[in-house]
Amino acid sequence: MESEVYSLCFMCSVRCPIKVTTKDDQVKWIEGNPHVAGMEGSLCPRGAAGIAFLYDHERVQSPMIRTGPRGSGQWKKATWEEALDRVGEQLRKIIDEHGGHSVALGERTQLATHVSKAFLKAIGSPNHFTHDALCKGSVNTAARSLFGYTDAQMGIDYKNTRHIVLYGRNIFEAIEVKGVRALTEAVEKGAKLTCIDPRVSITATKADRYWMIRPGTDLALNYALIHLILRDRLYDAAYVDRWVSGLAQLQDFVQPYTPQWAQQETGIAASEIESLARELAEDRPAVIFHFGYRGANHANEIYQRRSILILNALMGSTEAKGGIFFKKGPGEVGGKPARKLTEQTFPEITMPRFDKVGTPDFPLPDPSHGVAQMLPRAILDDDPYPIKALINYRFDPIMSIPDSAMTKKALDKLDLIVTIDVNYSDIAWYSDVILPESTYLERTDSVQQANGLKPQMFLRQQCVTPRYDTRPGAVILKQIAERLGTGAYFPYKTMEDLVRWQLEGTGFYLEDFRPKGFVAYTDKQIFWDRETSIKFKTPSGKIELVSSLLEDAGYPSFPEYEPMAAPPESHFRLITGRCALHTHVSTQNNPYLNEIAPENVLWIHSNEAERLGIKDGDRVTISSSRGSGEIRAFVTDLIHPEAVFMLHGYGHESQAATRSFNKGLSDAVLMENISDMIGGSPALHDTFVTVTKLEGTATGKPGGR
Ligand SMILES: Nc1nc2c(c(=O)[nH]1)N[C@H]1C(S)=C(S)[C@@H](COP(=O)(O)OP(=O)(O)OC[C@H]3O[C@@H](n4cnc5c(=O)[nH]c(N)nc54)[C@H](O)[C@@H]3O)O[C@H]1N2
Ligand SMILES: Nc1nc2c(c(=O)[nH]1)N[C@H]1C(S)=C(S)[C@@H](COP(=O)(O)OP(=O)(O)OC[C@H]3O[C@@H](n4cnc5c(=O)[nH]c(N)nc54)[C@H](O)[C@@H]3O)O[C@H]1N2
Ligand code: SF4
Ligand SMILES: [Mo]
Repeated sequence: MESEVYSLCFMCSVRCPIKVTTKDDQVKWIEGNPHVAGMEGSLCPRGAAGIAFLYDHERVQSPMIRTGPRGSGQWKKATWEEALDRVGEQLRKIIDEHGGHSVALGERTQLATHVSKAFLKAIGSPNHFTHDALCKGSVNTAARSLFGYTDAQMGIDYKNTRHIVLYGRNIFEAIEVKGVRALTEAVEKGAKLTCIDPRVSITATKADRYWMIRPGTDLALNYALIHLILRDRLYDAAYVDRWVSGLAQLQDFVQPYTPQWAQQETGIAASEIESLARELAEDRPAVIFHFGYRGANHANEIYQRRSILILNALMGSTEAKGGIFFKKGPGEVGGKPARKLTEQTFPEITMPRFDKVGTPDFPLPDPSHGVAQMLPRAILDDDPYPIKALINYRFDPIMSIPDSAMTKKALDKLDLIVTIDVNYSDIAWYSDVILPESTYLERTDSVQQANGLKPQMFLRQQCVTPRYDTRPGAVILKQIAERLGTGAYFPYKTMEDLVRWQLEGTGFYLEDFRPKGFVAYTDKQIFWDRETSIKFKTPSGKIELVSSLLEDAGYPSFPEYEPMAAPPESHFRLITGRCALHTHVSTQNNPYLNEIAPENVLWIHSNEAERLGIKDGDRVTISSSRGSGEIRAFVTDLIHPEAVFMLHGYGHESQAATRSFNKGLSDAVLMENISDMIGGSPALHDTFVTVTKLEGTATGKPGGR
């Protein structure tokens, strides 16, 4: 008999609500949850490929213990008892000899993050870190510097917007189903779309206005926009008077940054910049300057992100319909959030973090995420102390931290590498023990507290029994904790027990999620009153243009603009991004997605290609100071001549994933590990490369773009 289970997709982190049709313990069909406004049955291509993922025999089928050198692919299949005992024993020994802080755990923020945080707290380690800094560390810090909220506590009201400005935010390829649908609806109703990108992305092709900006100069553009908006009083004066502090200082600061000046730096005509400022002023406050995610990723990213958020503030679009809003929690309507294991009392931790976040060396990044890309250096230099063991939980440091060669050198120094993964990822392949997690279709997960205009809770509910010998991650961590004597912090046996524990005191029960997959604390959208009661969490209760967060830490709010260096002679700036068919480094081996997009290519401008004797489809060598590799050239006019572009996530080294093995090239091999040392993001676009034609190879057409 067919049945329907409401759950959450996990082909990427967006976690779209889904309806899964099952029959005889098999998944027959997946679609967007029709009960959730904005989904209406939709899924993206990756979500639709979830079935192929479930049945893929190339994922990790049972615990594995390494028998040969790291990365050699020599494994022994193990039972759970054997693998967990091995991990428990080795961790015990490391903790006894070097202290709990010598164990680090890195993960992609997820529903079980409270479990892994509790796992480390229980053994006295401060070294939990997430992917967040790699993705948007400087966005997070910029948002806190202005509003007192993290970017994750902010949302975007696409549906009601009149004009959205996207700084490299490639929303129609780097997808979030609800956001894409809501923006499409707004555009159909006449909303304008301005897209700024050194490369003509799919999003650029849908825009009303597209600017091929000189890479890395968005900050100059924004200073000119702010200059104009203040000079011509195009801002929302009532809102700014009530909620913004530091306007006079901003006005003095942007004085020299005229549109004519910005034209020199960005390549965008001053008159065009003026028209944009005027158009936006007409549509405010229902305008959005999109503050995420990738785009111009440089060592000064914090100031670029602040400039975007400042533009929102000046237009009064914060907490406006069609603008950006602060997410409301259940407390707004007298409700209680789901409990987290981290609420318990743990032993006090006095050691600093491995990345020194929260110390005077690195004061501002968010300590609840840390800064992942600091890990290789910390291990190699034993600074601030030796790290001996690393647990990777849905995170691949080899492909996701720039400079894979340095990362591997650091991994080589560790006594223990354990990976909890669903796939034979590159990090799983390089580990000592692999503990396979059940896929999202095979497990119930921790409760998703979905704050927003309407606070809700969602639940990932198990749809079918695990195909292979796998377990949920939260159960795996509990079972390791039991072997370390810290099992008491994990008061559950099954995921359903954990969910029941989390729901205690909320007034909701596990069974309440069965009919639709979610529960709501209210059915009305909550906006705060724009005149009286926006609750900014800065010390002053206002939007702090002159930021106490930055200045108390010794950083200026408005440093002078430093021109973006052009690439040295015969070099290009390497820029990267995503496509609609893959999630980061996770899906390249998926049977469906691999068939459609098996390989990445290098976008290079036609004039530059001609100068280098490169034709479309030629194989080329691309080299940086950190590494080099081979890839096919995609010769095009659709990219700025200073840049070359490749998709992130290809070039896998794991031989067990045969479809993605050695297909295309990994950007992490080429990138230097440089950071914005104020905001915390890696400067992913600060690496220069050379490109040369590989002689004696046939020109051909790859399947990907
Ligand atoms: N299909 C799919 N969707 C995803 C993801 C995925 O992996 N796959 N991942 C999700 C995650 S975690 C994230 S962070 C988001 C990322 O969402 P986006 O940031 O929208 O995604 P990217 O594809 O990385 O887009 C970066 C764009 O910035 C452009 N760019 C490079 N340099 C500059 C510059 O100097 N200025 C400007 N203005 N643009 C520049 C690049 O050409 C590229 O088009 O996507 C989310 N959605
Ligand atoms: N060089 C370079 N580095 C980057 C970026 C870039 O563009 N270029 N982008 C950055 C960005 S925006 C982000 S968000 C990060 C993402 O960085 P990561 O989190 O490392 O990337 P993902 O591909 O999301 O997932 C990593 C691992 O999770 C595994 N996985 C997938 N589903 C599950 C599951 O259900 N359970 C478990 N246990 N494992 C699972 C996958 O098999 C994969 O090995 O990378 C950042 N790093
Ligand atoms: S955006 Fe696509 S892959 Fe990501 S959760 Fe939604 S449907 Fe799944
Ligand atoms: Mo990301």
